[in-house]
Amino acid sequence: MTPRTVSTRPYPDQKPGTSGLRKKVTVFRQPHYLENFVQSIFDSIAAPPGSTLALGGDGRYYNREAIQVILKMAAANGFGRVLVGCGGILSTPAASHVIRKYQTFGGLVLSASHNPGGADGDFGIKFNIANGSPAPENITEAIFARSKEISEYRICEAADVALDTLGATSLGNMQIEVIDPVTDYADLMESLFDFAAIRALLAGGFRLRFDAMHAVTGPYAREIFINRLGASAESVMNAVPLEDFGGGHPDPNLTYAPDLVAALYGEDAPDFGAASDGDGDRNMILGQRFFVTPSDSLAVLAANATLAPGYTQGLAGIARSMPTSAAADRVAAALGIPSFETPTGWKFFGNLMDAGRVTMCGEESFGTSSSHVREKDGLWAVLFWLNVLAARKQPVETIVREHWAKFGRNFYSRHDYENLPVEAANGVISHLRENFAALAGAQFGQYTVQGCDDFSYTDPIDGSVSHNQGTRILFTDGSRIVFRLSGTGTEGATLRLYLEAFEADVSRHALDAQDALAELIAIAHRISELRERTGREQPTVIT
Ligand code: VG1
Ligand code: CO
Repeated sequence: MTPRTVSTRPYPDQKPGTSGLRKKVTVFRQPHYLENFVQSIFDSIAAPPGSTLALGGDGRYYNREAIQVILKMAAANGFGRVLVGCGGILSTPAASHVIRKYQTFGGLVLSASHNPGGADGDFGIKFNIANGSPAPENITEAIFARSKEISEYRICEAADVALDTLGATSLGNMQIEVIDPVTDYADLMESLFDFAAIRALLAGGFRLRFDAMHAVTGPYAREIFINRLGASAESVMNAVPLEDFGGGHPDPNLTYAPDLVAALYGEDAPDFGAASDGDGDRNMILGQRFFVTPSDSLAVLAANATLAPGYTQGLAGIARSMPTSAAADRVAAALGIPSFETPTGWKFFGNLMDAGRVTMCGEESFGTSSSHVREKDGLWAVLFWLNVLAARKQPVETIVREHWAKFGRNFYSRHDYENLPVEAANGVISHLRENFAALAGAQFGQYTVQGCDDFSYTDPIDGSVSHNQGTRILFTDGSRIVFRLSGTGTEGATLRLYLEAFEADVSRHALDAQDALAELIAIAHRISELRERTGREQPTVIT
C-alpha cells in the first residue's frame, strides 16, 4: 500500500466551466487526464493531513472507475477519511448536505448534470468547499493554473474498494465509509416540509407524476414520495438509474422529458408533474396542461414560502442569476426584503447564503434552492410545490395566474443554439459588443434601447469581481435581451438567447410567451445577425 508518485504532463484544457470540468468520457479516459485534474484540485486546496472528504457522483458511465481512482489518490494525498455514497452515488444536493452535516473539508462531486451519458457521452468533476458550495472562482482558477504546470501525481497501488455495502473499510491509513446516499437527504427534506399535509393531499386523490429520467433521483424519489408520503408506485417514472440514462438527455425540460409532458398534457392528466436532471439539482414543474417557467417557480415559491414549516420565519432575501427573470425581484420588493442579481452558476450564491443575506436562490435553467444546502436542489423544489399545493388546495395553474395578477407577469423564454462552430458563436458576441454604442438609444417598434453592456458582478461579501457574464441589451421599459455562451457544453459552442418582457395588464397574461416575446425575438435576431452568422434558422431547444 505504498503511495506511488507518477510522472505526468499537463493537458491544456482543464479549465472548469460554470460547474466544474465537463468533458467527453473519451477525453477523461486519456492517460492521466482524470488523475491530473484530481491532483490539481488536491494541490490547490491544500487540505490539512487527515482531513475528511465527501465523494459521490450521479452514477453515469465512468462514475465507478473515477471513484476508485479518486479514493486511491485521496489516500496517497494524506486524507484521513472519505465519506462515499453507496455505489459511488450521491445526488448533487445530497453531496452538499453530506459535506455540511459531517463537516468535511469539502467534497468531490462527479457529474455532467443534464448532459447525455454513456461511453460517448459526457463526464464531469467539481470540488465543493466546506460550506457545501461549488468552489468559488478563485479556487477554480487556481486549479486550472495548477493543471497547466502539473508534473506528477500521487496514487496508492491497491485493489478496488467495495462500494456496494454500507460500512467502514480502509485503504492504507485512510478510512472509507460507504454511506447510505438517501436517508440523510430524505430526513433533511422531512425537516423542512409538512409531510403530513402532503401525505393527506396524496391520500385525498391528488395525483403526482415524477420523472427521474433514469438518473440519480430515482431512489430518492421512491423513498420520499412512495415510502414516506404514500404516493402510488406509478407516481415515479423512469426510477431506475442507468449509466447512460436510457440513452436520453437527463434534462428536465419540455423537449427532453416528452413522456412526462405527454402525461400532463394528455387525457386524465395527473394534477402535478415534475422531473429532475442527471445529478438531481434541477427541477421542472408542470400542472395539468400547464408549464411553470423556472423563473416564475422561484417567484411563486418565494411568495408562498411561509407555508412551509422550514420557512415560516420568512426569507432573509432572494438571489437570482442575471439571466433569470426579474419576477422574484418583484416578490422581494413586496416582502420588503433584499434581492440580488448574480452571474450564472450556483457558486455565486454561497457567500450570500453564508452571510445570511439570502434564503432562497434560483436560476432560469430549472434551478431553485435555499440555504438548507449550497447547491440547487431538484426534489426540494418539487416538495416545496407539493407543500404549497397542500396548503392552498388550488391547481398549479390557478396559483401561477393569481401570482401574475398580483405581481404582473414577466414573460420569459430562453432559446438555445447548441453545438455551433465556436468562431460563429464568438462572432455573434463580438458583433454585439462592437455595436453597443450604436445601439444605445435606438428605437425598435415599441422598444427603445436604454443601454448595452457585458454583465459584471462584484460579490458584496468578499468584493471579488467577475467580468463578461453575459451580453445585455436593456430597454427603457425593463425588457431585455441577453446573449451568453454556455460554460457546460462539451461540443462546439452553445449560445443562449434570453428574452424577458414585463406585462402588468392581466388581460394579456393568457398570451403564449413566444407570442408575447415575438417582437423582442425579432429584434434579437436583427441586432445579433445570429441567423446569418450561424446558419441556424431555429433554436435547438426553447424553454
Ligand atoms: C447551465 C445553466 C446554469 C447552471 C449550470 C449548471 O450553465 O445555464 O444556470 O448553473 O448549467 O447546472 P451554462 O453555462 O451551460 O449556461 V447543472 O444542473 O448542469 O450542474
Ligand atoms: Co444538474
